[in-house]
Amino acid sequence: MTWWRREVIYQIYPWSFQDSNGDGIGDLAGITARLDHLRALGIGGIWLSPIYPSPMHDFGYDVSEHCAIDPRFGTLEDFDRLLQESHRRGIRVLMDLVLNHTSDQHPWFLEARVSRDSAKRDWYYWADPVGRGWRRRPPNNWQAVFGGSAWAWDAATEQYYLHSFLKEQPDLNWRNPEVQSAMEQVARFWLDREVDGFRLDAINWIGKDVQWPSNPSAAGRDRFRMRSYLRQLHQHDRDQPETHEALRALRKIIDQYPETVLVGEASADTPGGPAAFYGDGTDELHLVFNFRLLKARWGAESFRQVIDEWERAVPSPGWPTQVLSNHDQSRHATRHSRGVSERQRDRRARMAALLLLTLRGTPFLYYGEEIGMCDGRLRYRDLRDPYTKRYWPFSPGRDPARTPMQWDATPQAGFTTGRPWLPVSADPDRINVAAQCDDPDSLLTLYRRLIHLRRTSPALLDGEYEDLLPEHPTCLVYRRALPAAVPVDAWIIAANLSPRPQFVELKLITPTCRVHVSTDPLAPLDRPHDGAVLLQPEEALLFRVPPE
Ligand code: TEU
Ligand code: CA
Repeated sequence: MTWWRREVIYQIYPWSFQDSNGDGIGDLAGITARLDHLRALGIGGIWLSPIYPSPMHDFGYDVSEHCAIDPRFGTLEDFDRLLQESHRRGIRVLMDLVLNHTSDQHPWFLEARVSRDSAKRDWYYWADPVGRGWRRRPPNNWQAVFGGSAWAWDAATEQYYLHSFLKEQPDLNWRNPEVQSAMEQVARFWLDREVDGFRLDAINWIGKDVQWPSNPSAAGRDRFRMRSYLRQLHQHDRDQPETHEALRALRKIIDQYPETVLVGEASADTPGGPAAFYGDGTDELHLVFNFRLLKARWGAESFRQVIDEWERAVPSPGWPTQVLSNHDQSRHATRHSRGVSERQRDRRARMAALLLLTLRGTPFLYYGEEIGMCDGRLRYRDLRDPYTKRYWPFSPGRDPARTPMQWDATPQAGFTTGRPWLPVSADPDRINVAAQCDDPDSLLTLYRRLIHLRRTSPALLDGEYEDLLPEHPTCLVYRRALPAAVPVDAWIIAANLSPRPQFVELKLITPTCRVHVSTDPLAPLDRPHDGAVLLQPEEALLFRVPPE
C-alpha cells in the first residue's frame, strides 16, 4: 500500500509552528527542531503551507519566487535539512503549489504589466474596460473570493487584470502553454530536491470562460449573503473543463517520480463535487480534500449524510481523504462546540478524533488539532489577514485558526522567545503538548493511539465502510472490515453524538467483541454488551471484532 494511503498527513502553517530565532515568526529550523513530536504522534507526512518568497499579503499564497525560500522562514539549506531530517524519521514532505495565481510582485507579472506588447502579457488575464472615463467598468460582474470585483485596473496600460483572490494575486492564464510549462518546471525543481509531492491550492480556479460572461446571481437566501462572492453562482469564473487537461499533464510529470502524491484543494460547491478532480481515479489527482465533513453541523444525521455522499463520489480506484480543520476555517474544537460547556467541547473533540481516524481514507490533521487547540479570541487590532479584517466580526475569518502552536504553559507557549506575529491563544493550561505528553488520558495520547492503530490495522486502512444503523437519529454506527473471506480484524465504531446516554441495539455487537477504545477516559471498557450497548453522552466506542 502506498505511503499516502497508509499514513496520516499533518498540515503545518509555517508562520505558526515554531520560531527558532525570536522574531515571532515560525521558521524551517523551528519545524526541524520539533520533528520528534510529529514522530511520536505517528504521522507519516507533513504538508507545509507556502514557504516561498512572498510579500505576504495572503501569508505566502501570494508567491513572488517559486524556486526559493522566504528569508523569514530560512534558506534552501534549512529546507534541505528539514527534508533530510524528516525523511530520516520516515516523514514525507509535501509542498504547497499555488497554480492559479502569483504575487503581483512576481517577475512574471512585473514584466507582463510593463506594456500591452510585453512577452509575458498573455501569462495573465487582461481585459479592456467597458465604457470610458467615469463610466469605466470591468468586463463582467465577477467577484473576488475575498470581496469586491475580481478585476483590478492597471492605469499604465489601461486594462483590467483578473484576480480571483486579492488584487495582489493576479490569476495566471492556464490557456497559455508557456504558463503550463513554467509551472511544470517549478514542480520538477522541488521533486528533484526530493520532496514527496504537492498540495495544489485552489485548483478548480485555474480554468475560466475567457469570453468573460457574467455570472448569474444566486437564488434564495444566498442572494442576501454578506460576502459578494457568495451572492453569485460560479458558472463561468472557475471549474471550466480545461482544468482537467492541465491536471492530467501535471500527473504525467509526477508519475515520473515514484511514491509522490498530488492532493488538491477544490471548493465544496464545485459542479460534480471536488471528487471530479480524481479524473478516472488514475489520471488526475491521487487525493482531493473532502471538506464536506469540515462544513457539516455536529450531529449523527448530518455527518452520516456527508460520509455517504463522499463514499459514493470518489471514483473506484481513487482514495478518499478526511479533513476536520485547516488554516482557512474555524478549528473544529471551536466550531463543533459553540454554546456548549467546556466539558462537552472536550468530549466532542475526542469523538471527532476517533471518527477522523476510523473513517475510510487518508486523514489530514491541522497543527494543534492533536492537543485540542481552539480558535484564538482575537481583537481587531491583532488581525493580520485582509480577508479576516474585511468581514470582522461577522465572520470568524481565518486568523483565529492560525494562532501559534502551544508547546507548553509558558506565556508564549514555547512558540517564541519574542513577540508572536499573532497572539498565543488564551486556552486553558492543559491545551499544550507538554501537559498532555505523558498523560494517558489526554487527547494527544488518544490521537497517538488511534494513529498507531490505523497504521497497523488492515481493516481500518483498507476495509470497506458500512453504515450499520442508517436510521439512527443520534448515533453513528459503522463497521470497517475487509471482505469476509479475509480472516483478519474488523472494527465496529459506535458514536453517540447526543448529550444524553443512548442504547444502541445491534446483533453484531456480540459478547466476543472487545471494547478497544472509549473516547471517555473515565468510562469502563468492560461494560456488558450482548446485542446492545449503552453509550455515555458524547462517547464513541471502538470495538474489535474477532475473526470468525
Ligand atoms: O483557498 C481557496 C479557498 O477556497 C478559500 O479561499 C476559502 O474560500 C477562503 O479561505 C474563505 O474561508 C486557498 C488557500 O487555502 C487560502 O489560504 C488562500 O488564501 C487561497 O487559496 C488563495 O491562494
Ligand atoms: Ca523566526
